[in-house]
Amino acid sequence: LRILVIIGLIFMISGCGTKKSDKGENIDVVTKNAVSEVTTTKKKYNDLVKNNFVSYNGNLSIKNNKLINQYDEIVSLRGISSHGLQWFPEFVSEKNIKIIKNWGANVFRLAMYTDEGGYLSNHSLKDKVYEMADMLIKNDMYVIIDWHILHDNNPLNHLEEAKAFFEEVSAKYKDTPNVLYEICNEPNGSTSWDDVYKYAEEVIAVIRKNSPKSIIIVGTPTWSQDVDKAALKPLSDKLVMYALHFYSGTHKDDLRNRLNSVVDKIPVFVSEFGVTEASGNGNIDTVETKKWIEYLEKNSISWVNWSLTNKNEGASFLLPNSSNIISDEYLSKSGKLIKEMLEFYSVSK
Ligand code: IDC
Repeated sequence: LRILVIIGLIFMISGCGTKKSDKGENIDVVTKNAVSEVTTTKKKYNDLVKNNFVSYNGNLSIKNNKLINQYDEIVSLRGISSHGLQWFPEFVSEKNIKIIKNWGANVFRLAMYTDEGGYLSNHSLKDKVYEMADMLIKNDMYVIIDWHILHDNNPLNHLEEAKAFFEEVSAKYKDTPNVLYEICNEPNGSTSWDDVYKYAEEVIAVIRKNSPKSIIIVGTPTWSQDVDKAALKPLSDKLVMYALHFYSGTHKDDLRNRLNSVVDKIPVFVSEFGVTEASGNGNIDTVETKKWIEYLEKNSISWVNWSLTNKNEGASFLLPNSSNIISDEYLSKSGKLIKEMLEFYSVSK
């Protein structure tokens, strides 16, 4: 019995001992590995993401129809647009910009509607644009100042106002690499490419007096879908990009094929797209959105999503009744999808 008890005790102690030390060791190794993996991933993430912003990329220009940075490297801008600044300015806050920046967004678009209570009837919106642009610049972001024509369908309708606006804005930001000018959001109705061309030549001349090096995005007819028309008669300015806008629930292969037919002929910038139907509401098409973004990424085309608001419509980034600060729990279906794509592409590229 004594021998049995002793054997039993030895067995128990050695068993327990082994278990303990095995377990202890394993946990240590696993923890160490996990920590170093997280640290490496985080470092990799930080390195990659650091190169995303203006302090690294600097002044943008165009080479072989692609956007390039100051080192001649191809660069993609990815980000979000405000909703109409006359309606939802409170979402364009430093807090929110820091959040989307963390996800990899490096551009923000300031949609200054001209009509519908926008700039034409309320010039003080310009001060808001300045305040927001200054905040974005301070945060190392690119910023698109968007003359958001829409219901006033032909940009020639307000040519003089546009010239005066861009003269002042381009003087203010003359040496700032952060600022891109989008001079007519979406020409539509009976507006022809010749109309847009005429308008663009005049507005570009005004901007160029102050700012010879900034990127200028020009909208195309039919709500910025007719990039093929622009490709037949491009503007002479070498730092112009042409806008293509799509809404995944409405615009699919047809429009993508059209884009594909010009992608080696002119520089294209997707300065607005939505994951819904063209109304900004209705069906959210996740599959089609992913197809679009994959295509854009493959061709190094920059993209900006519509829009940062909590308005009760599908394209809104946040759910209705959320506060104006972005939080994960209040991301809409669209917001979640965009966050996912920002994180994925800003790191994987
Ligand atoms: C829509 C907004 C909607 C607002 C309307 C005003 O989502 O809340 O009432 O403008 O006219 C665009 C335009 C963009 C539209 C958006 C959705 O650039 O201003 O925003 N859209 O309709 N082009 C295609 C779709």
